[in-house]
Amino acid sequence: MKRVVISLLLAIALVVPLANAQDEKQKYPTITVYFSDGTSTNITEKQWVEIFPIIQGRIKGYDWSGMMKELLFDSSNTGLNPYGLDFVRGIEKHTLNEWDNNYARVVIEALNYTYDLDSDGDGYTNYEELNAGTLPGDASSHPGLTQEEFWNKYEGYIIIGVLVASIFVLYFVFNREKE
Ligand SMILES: [Ca+2]
Repeated sequence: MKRVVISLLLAIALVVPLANAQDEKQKYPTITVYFSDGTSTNITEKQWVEIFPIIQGRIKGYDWSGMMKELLFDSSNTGLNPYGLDFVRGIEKHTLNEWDNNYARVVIEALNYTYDLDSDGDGYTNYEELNAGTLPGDASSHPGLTQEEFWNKYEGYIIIGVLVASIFVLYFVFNREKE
């Protein structure tokens, strides 16, 4: 029995690094963008690496370098997360010609397009999240608690607090009537 467990552990220890090594092969997924004029292009890993510094150059509040994967892509690293989708939508408002002539400008305009949106619907604009260092494509990551979450989290304490306060008030009111 012991031998079986050890063999299993050894097998896992060998397979896990292999699986990770395969993930490392492709750092960023290739994304096809469809421009407004009906043309399209692929953004490959090599191009993503060139795009990231342009994005970072426009964000003053937080250093995203090294976190671009989490910023734009889904957890399986095969597609875009909600923020990445909006960013690519911003790119798609342009044409292949504009992309080929000056992709940096297209990237900046796509980034500007995402600012006022709330891609993950957590109540914070992408602009706020980009500068606060929380993930604009993940609703569970945001600067503070939304009002709804605040209420869900503290509802019990608030009700108990109001009850305790009411008991105190009643206690003093009754005591005063006795005197
Ligand atoms: Ca958000």
